[in-house]
Amino acid sequence: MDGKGGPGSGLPVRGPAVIRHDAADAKSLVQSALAEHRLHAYHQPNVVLGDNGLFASEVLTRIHSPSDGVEPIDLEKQLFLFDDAAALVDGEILQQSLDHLARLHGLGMERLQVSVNVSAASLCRRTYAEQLTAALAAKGISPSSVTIEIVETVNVEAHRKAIWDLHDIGVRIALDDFGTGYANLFHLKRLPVDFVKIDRRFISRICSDSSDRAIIDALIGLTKTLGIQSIAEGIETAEQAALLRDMGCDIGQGYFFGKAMPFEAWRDLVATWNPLRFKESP
Ligand code: G
Ligand code: MN
Repeated sequence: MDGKGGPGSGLPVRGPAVIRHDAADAKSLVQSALAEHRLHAYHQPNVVLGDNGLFASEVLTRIHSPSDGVEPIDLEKQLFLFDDAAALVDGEILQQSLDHLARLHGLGMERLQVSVNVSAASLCRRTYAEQLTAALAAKGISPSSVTIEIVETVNVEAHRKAIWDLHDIGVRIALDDFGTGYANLFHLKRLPVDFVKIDRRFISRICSDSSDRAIIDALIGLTKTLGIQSIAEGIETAEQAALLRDMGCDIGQGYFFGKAMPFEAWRDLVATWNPLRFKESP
């Protein structure tokens, strides 16, 4: 299910991947990956915790190595730190994501949604909302099928106008890695937030640490009051999924439901999704 390059695939895995020098390095890395079609939109399932139905995928960027048979690398977090590189990645991955969604809708999976990360660099450029509107129209996709995730490195206060512009074209807004970066409780009131994604660092010890559990509980309660849906990231076990469901968390994402995978594997998984697979054992 992990598709090419997933752990367990038998492909060689590199050590931790880093951009070694600076912004110029990051940009040339992205430019050569683009020119060689090595930048790929991978999909990680987002699942409704109440019934284990498939809701959406979060698109994650993976860079394939020039040599075949090497684990694709995940530099997403680092690329977002370099404006030029991040804007190039955003544009390409947005196009691929919408292309993939249009193909899945065309195969009869009309209710499936997609969630795409956006960097501060793209929000700054202001043309992102126009680019998104044009791309949605070209693919015949309703804006309400698409969520834009504001990543934790975005200073949401400085980009309030750009975030409202996205809301105005009809896409949904998610605050990513909630609780770790710039996004805080204040923004839940001041921004048009549809989803809060609870950072996986809060989820990992939820079954053993009562403080983490109390934080999650309060956050879920707050989002419910505000009419915002909660998404728990980094769910790795059935116990975590069941606990979060019982706490009222709406949607789950993490290795328990599936790792990020290439489009072909995602398409096959969507076509054969079986909610009963995740049923707890009695
Ligand atoms: O911080 P954030 O959750 O946005 O990071 C996304 C990255 O986390 C992805 O690149 C993905 O590979 C990884 N990831 C996704 N699900 C899990 C999970 O269940 N456990 C861990 N440890 N990492 C995950
Ligand atoms: Mn994200």
